Amino acid sequence: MRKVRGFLAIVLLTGLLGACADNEKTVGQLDVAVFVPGMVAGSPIYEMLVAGATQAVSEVPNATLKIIEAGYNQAEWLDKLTALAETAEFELIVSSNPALPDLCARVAADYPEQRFFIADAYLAGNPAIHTVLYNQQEQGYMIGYLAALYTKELGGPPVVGLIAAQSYPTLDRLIRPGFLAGLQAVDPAFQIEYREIGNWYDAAKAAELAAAIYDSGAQVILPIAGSAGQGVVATAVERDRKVVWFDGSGYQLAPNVVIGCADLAQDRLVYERVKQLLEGDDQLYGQAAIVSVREDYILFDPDGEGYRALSPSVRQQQENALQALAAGQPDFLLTDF
Ligand code: RBF
Repeated sequence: MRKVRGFLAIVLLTGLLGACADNEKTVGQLDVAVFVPGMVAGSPIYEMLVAGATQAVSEVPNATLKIIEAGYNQAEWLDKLTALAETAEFELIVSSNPALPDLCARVAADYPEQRFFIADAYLAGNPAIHTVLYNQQEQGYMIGYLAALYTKELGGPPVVGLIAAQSYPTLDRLIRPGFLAGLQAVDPAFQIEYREIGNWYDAAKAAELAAAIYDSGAQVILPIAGSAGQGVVATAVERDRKVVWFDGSGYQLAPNVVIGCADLAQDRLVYERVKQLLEGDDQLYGQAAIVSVREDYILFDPDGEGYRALSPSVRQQQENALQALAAGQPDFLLTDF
C-alpha cells in the first residue's frame, strides 16, 4: 500500500510539474533565447553574440538561456522565429544581423507580448523591438586605410579586393563606401575589386574568387563572408598575399597573412543591452541606437603577428588615421538608417 501511495504521489507530482512547464512560468523567471541567423562557429559576430548574452544571463537571478542556430537557409528563418514566439517560453529573443528586424516585426504583429533585442541592425519605432546598429562606415574605413597603406608601400596596383557573401543594405550603404573612403584617403586612385559568393558558408567558392582577384594584381582582400572568409585566407597563404579582417581578431587564422583586424565590441554591447532589458529597462523597446568608434564599440586590433610585421611607417600612419577617426576625421556621422 505504501509503495502504491508513493507511486501515485510521484505520478501526481510529475503531472503537476509538467502542467507548470507547459502553461505557466515560474514567477520571476526570465527565459532568453538567442536566435543565431546562421551558425556560430566561424562567425566572430555570432560568437560574441552568444558570449555577451551568456554573461548577462549568468548575472541575472532566475534567468535562463537557450541558443538556437537557425542555419544558413534564410527562407526558413521566419518560420523558426515564429515557432519560437509561439512557445511563449521566452520573455526575450536576442539576435544579430540587419535582416532580422523585418522578420521580428512580422512575428511581433502576431505575438505582441514577445520582446526582441537585435544587435547589428536598425529599426526604430516598433514597441516590441530594440535595435543597435554599428556605424559600419567606420569599420570599413579603418581596415580600408590599412589595406591601401600596405599596397601602396609595396608599389602594387591601386586595387584591393572585397569578397562578400551577399549584397545587403548595410554592406552596400555603409561597409563598402566606408572601405572605399579608407582606400581613397590614402590615394584617390584606389578602387575596389568586388565579388559575391552567394552564401555565408562556401569557403571553396570564396577561395576561387580570391584567386581571380589576387591574379589580377591585388595584394590585399577583405572578406565579409562569415565562415566562408576562411577560403580567402587559404588562397592568400598559397599565393603569399594578404588579408584584412572584420568583426574581431583573425590573426591566428594565418600569422603574417592576416595583416590587420577591425573589431566590434559586440560581446560587450550584447551583454550591456541584454542585462539592461532583463533588469526591466523597458524604455529601450522602440528605440534604435547607433554606436561607433567614439564609444569604443568599433575598434582596431593591433595585437597580432601580421600587424607587428608591417613596416614602422605603415603602422605609424595607421595609428595616426585611427586617432583622427576617433576625433571625428573623417566624420561618418549617422543619425538614422
Ligand atoms: N556575418 C557573419 O559573420 N556570419 C553570418 O553567417 C552572417 N549572416 C548574415 C546574413 C544576412 C542575411 C545578413 C544581412 C548579414 C549577415 N552577416 C553575417 C553579416 C553581419 O550582419 C555583418 O554585416 C558583418 O559581419 C560585418 O560586420
